[in-house]
Amino acid sequence: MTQLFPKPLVIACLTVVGFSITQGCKPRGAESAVSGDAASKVYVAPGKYDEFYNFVSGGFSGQMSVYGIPSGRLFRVIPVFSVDPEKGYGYSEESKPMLNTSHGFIPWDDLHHIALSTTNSEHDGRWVFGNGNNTPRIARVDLKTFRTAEIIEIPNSAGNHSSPFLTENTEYVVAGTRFSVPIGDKLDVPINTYKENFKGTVSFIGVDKTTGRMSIAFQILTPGINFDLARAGKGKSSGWFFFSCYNSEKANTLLEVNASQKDKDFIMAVNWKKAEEYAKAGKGVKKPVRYAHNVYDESTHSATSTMETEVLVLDPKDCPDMVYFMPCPKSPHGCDTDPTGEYIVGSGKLAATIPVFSFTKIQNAIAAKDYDGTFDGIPVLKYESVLHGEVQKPGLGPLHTEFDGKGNAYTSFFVSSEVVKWSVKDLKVLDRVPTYYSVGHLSIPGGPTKNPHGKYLIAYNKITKDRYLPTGPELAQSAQLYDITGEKMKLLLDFPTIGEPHYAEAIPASLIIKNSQKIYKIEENKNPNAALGDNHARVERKGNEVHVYMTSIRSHFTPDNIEGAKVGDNIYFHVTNLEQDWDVPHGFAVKGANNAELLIMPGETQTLKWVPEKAGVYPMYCTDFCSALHQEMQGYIRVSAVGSNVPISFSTGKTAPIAAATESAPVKTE
Ligand code: K7E
Ligand code: CUA
Repeated sequence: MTQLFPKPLVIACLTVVGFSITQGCKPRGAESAVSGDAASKVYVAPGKYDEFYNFVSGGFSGQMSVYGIPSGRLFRVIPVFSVDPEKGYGYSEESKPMLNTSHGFIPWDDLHHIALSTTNSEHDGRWVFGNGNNTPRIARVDLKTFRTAEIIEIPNSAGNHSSPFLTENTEYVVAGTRFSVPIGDKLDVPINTYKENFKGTVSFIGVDKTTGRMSIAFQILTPGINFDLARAGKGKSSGWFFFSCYNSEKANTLLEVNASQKDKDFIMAVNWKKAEEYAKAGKGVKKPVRYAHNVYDESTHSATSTMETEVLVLDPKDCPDMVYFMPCPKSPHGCDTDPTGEYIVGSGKLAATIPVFSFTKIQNAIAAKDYDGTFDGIPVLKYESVLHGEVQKPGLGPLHTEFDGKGNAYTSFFVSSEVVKWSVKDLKVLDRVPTYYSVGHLSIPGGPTKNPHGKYLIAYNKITKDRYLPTGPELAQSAQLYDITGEKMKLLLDFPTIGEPHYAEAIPASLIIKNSQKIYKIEENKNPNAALGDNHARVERKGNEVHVYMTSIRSHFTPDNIEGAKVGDNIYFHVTNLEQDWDVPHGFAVKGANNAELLIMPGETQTLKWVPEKAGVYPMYCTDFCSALHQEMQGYIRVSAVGSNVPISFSTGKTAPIAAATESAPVKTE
């Protein structure tokens, strides 16, 4: 069976009993879809580097993962909105504040979208942003260290799905709320008063040019609809932002039916330059809110969490010419701007065509007040007036579109499980390939920038069924790599992914490699609990707290024999890794601690808290195989009963513990 084209495919899947349209359908002929030379195209010889980094969202795993393209090799999992015992993220005292919110410590979220920082609409390799969907947050990961550097919570939002999307120079990271919710002082209202009381917002979060630090500049209050995705304008459409919205019906129950009534929903166009002016001119109102802002400090290796209490809100009523709606068929999901910024593609999940809007026409329609009425007081532009055209019969269930920089667009189709290539100018379908199965997002290296690199397309699929060895009820999620250098797309490779992949971005490796950090310099370690040399290692009691200031270097801890701790003490192990060599972390774990390990990078200090519940002698050891004598990198801590008179003592290399350490100047470790 080699038939891969959509019509027989669709008929086939509608006739498969029990395979509903919402599950997607399975193209046939999978075995024959790979051409003979595929293996050599993805083969990266041992010791060689991949051409691209691929940053992939982890969906409900709350993480980001980093793959090489074209090999599909997994390099790193970056915990963002998740605790990660592998790295101690969310377990160490230093990292816990990263996951603080106005609802307290939240060790999980649902990360859907990746945004690599850009300068002049091109990747600059500095940061990657990700959204927390459930408890609205945006994270910034520093690409020098591949660590989460900052997380900001977003007030007046719920289901931060239309997020994070960046303006051309990363002036703003932008976030639209998926759920509309009651906003302001009337929060406890009957759900069926949705139409009166529920509102949406889109937030513009400023990003500091040098440090990357985020702060909410302003929010725009919107009608009570659901925002799904978004993209910044660029080039021609510089200064504008586009958001897809569904539920213009303003339903609050059974949205499956009730939010699919209207023939068209909207894409919301925001003139953010104008919004910025309004904000500066004092047109906004400061509203009391509570949201957490968490920042990881590179020099103290510690996060702090600050609770903010105010946000500036702009109401379109007071800010004319700032917001417009464009009708878009039907329940739009993806909203993507092409590399020139002239074309905006809306992908209606239930639509039979793909509408493509023209920025020039949008501007003309606004100038001519070519409106089709208003929606909650906001002008609705006439569909025909702003439409560049529609791609006819593209496939079923269009979701997302990426661009190759050669005038072509590639749209994913969830229901018909395929990627369709079409020409942006004349809207002709040029090619289609099956995906295995039910594709969501797509990624082309540099796809959302003004200069895509083309070459590869990666599809991120929701269902793998029979593609991999079975692993019980839950199967691997999957990415598929296609060669898009020719007229026809060619499948090269399947590779499984962590969590559920949604959006991903790929960037030339050279933009990241040059900045990659190898160690934390010991002389720049400002962690207040660091022990910057073995002679600073010590143990101190402060009331019921026992602070162990410990160092680690191949292949021992100082101190490695500790006595005088008591049951119920709060014991803090502050472990400083004195190594100054790339790729020599030490780990730290203690028996019975209801905590994770620490994994401490060279030059870094991290803290593990433990409250022992029983008297005894507890082993502790290094968890990372750091040297030939790694297995010898171990020690003991004695915990005595409450009320015992065992004094604090500590030592390394002594058969009997000594009672005190002498102060002396820090030593260089090299
Ligand atoms: Cu998965 Cu971007 Cu949440 Cu579409 S979204 S697939
Ligand atoms: Cu240090 Cu193993």
